[in-house]
Amino acid sequence: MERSRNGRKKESSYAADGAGLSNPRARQRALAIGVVDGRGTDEGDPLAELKELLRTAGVATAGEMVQQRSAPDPDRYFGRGKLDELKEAIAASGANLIACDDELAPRQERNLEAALDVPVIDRTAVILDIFADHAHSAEGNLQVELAQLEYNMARMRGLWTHLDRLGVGGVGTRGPGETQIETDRRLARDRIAALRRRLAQLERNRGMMRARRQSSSLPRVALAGYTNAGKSTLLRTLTGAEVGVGDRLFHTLDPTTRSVELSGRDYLLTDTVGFIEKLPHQLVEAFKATLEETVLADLIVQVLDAAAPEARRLADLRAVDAALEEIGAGEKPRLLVLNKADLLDPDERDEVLLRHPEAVLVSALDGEGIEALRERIEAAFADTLTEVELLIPYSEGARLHELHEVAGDLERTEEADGVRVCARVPASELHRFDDLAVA
Ligand SMILES: Nc1nc2c(ncn2[C@@H]2O[C@H](COP(=O)(O)OP(=O)(O)OP(=O)(O)O)[C@@H](O)[C@H]2O)c(=O)[nH]1
Ligand SMILES: [Mg+2]
Repeated sequence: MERSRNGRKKESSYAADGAGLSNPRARQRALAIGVVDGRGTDEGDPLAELKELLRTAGVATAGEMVQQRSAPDPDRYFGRGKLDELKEAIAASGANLIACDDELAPRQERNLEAALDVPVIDRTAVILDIFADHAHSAEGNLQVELAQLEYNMARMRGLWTHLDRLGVGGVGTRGPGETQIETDRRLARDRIAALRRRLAQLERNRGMMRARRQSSSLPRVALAGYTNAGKSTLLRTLTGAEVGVGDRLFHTLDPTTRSVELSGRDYLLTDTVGFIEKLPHQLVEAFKATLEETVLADLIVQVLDAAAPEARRLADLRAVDAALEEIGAGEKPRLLVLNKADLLDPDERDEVLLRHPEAVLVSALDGEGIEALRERIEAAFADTLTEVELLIPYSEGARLHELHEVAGDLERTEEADGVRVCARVPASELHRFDDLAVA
């Protein structure tokens, strides 16, 4: 399959540059469906995100249908009456595909396909498809393949359970279908194991690179946020790095780290994969190594698209909170950046600043607020420094040098058994000096 290499292009709209045509799902017209429980009625268009995902995957949206119910039907997702309505909507809109806003159980998917006579895909399949199309590094490709296999494995397991419950097979009487499925599962398991090994190898290499960066003791800042919020654009503006930017979801899959100088001190700034609501767990699992860059940062700069409608912004904040929590970075110090200020009128500026008084309003595109952001990053980093008092024996002069690298200027007094120093050390480096602490 030809992969789009938009990471190297300066600007590209997925639909406009023709990349959509190389996508196997191009020319498909989907009818988007979703279930909402009555509580969320003021949340704007409940299918907005799915439609944006479809657009990014090169699929046109031919129509949409939402059912209000407390939870999706376990067998068919929609209720029976609504299914008849859906059938009519498919005919009327000329849709040739159903795209569901939730991950479907294999049984729901099968029953829907049987009832509607068109292929049914779920949200996870759409996201996996986008990731497959946007991955261009060796690691990215392996991560996506792993996520896809795990998604498919879950489906095969579902089928197997289904047959099992029908009484096909059973102890000592293995039916032909089941045998095939078990063979497929074994092949899939072997491949999953091989992918995990190769990813672990790549992760070791990355770990070595990271260790080299760590030994340079530069403070690390990670950009995090909803996909398309402008993280890569901000990295570009802050560091001058040529990174890919695109008006589509999940443009960035591979982490990029660049150094940035803020009043004399160098920082490492990392841009990585964006988040989304209900991020498929297979992807979180497969992209663990990539997301690690965020987990290891001293500070997370959370980028929010301030020009998105309010409901969207709130959903984005929730999605990012949930994703950071899931990867174990929920407790990291965070600095909120409201991006795309250039798109706001004065009233809208007042409104977002009122809602997020602690945030910095910037435009990564025209540079507004970037100086203020640099200052806030410095200040936030200063907050993560911990004051320590250490006694360094004269025999360990190298440790003094090491400390000087992470802490900058030191307050020192020569004593009989060593040098007593007061230093402000980044929290992440504290453990390196535990043994020297003065009780
Ligand atoms: N008007 C305006 N557009 C912006 C700004 N920052 C980013 N954009 C646009 O928003 C789109 C997404 O920007 P990216 O920097 O690729 O966003 P991202 O957060 O890296 O997105 P993913 O990598 O897909 O997660 C692009 O079309 C950018 O040109 C801004 O400050 N103002
Ligand atoms: Mg990006």
